[in-house]
Amino acid sequence: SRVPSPESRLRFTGRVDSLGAEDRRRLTDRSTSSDDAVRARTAEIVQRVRRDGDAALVALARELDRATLPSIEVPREEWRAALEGMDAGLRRAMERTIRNISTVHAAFRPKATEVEPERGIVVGRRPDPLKRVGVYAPGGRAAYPSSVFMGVVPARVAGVEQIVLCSPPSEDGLPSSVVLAAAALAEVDRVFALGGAGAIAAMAYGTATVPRVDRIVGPGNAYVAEAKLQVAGVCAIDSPAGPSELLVLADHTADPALVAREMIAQAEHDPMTAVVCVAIGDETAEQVTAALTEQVPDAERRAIVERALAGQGGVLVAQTYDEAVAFANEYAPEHLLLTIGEPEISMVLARLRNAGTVFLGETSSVAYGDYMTGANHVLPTGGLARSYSGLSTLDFVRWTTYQRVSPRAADRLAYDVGRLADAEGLPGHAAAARAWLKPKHAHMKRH
Ligand code: HSO
Ligand code: ZN
Repeated sequence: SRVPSPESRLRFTGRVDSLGAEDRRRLTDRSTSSDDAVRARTAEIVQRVRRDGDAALVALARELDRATLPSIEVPREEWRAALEGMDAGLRRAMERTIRNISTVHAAFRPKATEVEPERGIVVGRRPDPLKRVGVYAPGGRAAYPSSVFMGVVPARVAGVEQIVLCSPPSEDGLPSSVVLAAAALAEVDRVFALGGAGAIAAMAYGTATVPRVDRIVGPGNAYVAEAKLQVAGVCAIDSPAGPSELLVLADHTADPALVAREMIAQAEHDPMTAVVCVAIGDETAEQVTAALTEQVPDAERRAIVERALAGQGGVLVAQTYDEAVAFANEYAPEHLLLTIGEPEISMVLARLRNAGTVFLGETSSVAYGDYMTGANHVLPTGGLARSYSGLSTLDFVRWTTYQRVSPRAADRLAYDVGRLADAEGLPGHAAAARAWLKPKHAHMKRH
């Protein structure tokens, strides 16, 4: 029916400046932390994999995925078959995505730098690719090949030697065929039919079959997210990612139907998705709300969209661009869409500090960024856009710094370094430093 059900009501409405304390907290404090049950269950699984290795993985697949694994590793022929079975048009679209992600991430590759803080002292920093990286790809309804590309391609571009992929098996013991096809297209090195916390533990600690990796990236359910936090002491992880988020800033130039369409698009991900529009002016807010009321009943994933809107959805009113920008920085969304006039776009972009990625103008649909522009769609959520950045080649390198001090510079450093070492009560350091002090004639000035 076209009548919105009671659940489709927006959770947040009204003016930004008159939000109650509780609403403001619910809006901006979206961080998700695991409950005790998830934490304990995850710890158990991680321990089991650490202790029993492959045997634990096979048992977990049976218990949690109801899958009998023919083998933990998925042979290459299986991924090839999945790729060959894929529609040619879809394959071309995937190849185009891979190309664009490669181009964008290659351009953003970290660069080596050398600097000379004083004459004769050279300090350099060089990005070194991680040797082995693990990418997790969820199964079931969230088996997104696009997310496989977002993890694998930047790792490849950064120069990672070996990229392994874990994705949960269905009952036949194989991960979803789109994920396998994506793995083949993106030129992953090895694929394992492993899901959940067990997959994360296997990649972090290594088993007889699964190699231990240097960093684990990729989205997953609550157990995957919790497992990554639990193994963070032995292997690097990406920033924790929760449900998708979209904040739209819309002014009188915005097409309300477009704003509603963009909000519904992200809301269809998950009932926990947060989609909010901050309209500049009451009239725009009314129009966007009306467009949502009109479009939501026709949404194919209506039930999910309605729950998202009722949970973390809103249309709010700001009186000025300043107020809207301040709210965006406080909200710290994963995606920010600017459907505002041209001069304001540049002004707002310059003043934004806390957004995962920003879409500039109404033709820049968030869906384009999700799939094709080449920007990464693995982005901080839950307000973590205040502290983290989206996935990039930076996540797949570590820096080595090096320093060289010339003999003349050593002579010039010796005195002051000796003083600092003395002050710290470290005579060995002082002696090492002063060893390069050239004996000077009393009449010679130190230089
Ligand atoms: N918007 C999601 C990414 C995605 N969308 C995958 C479609 N497929 C989170 O950034
Ligand atoms: Zn999306």
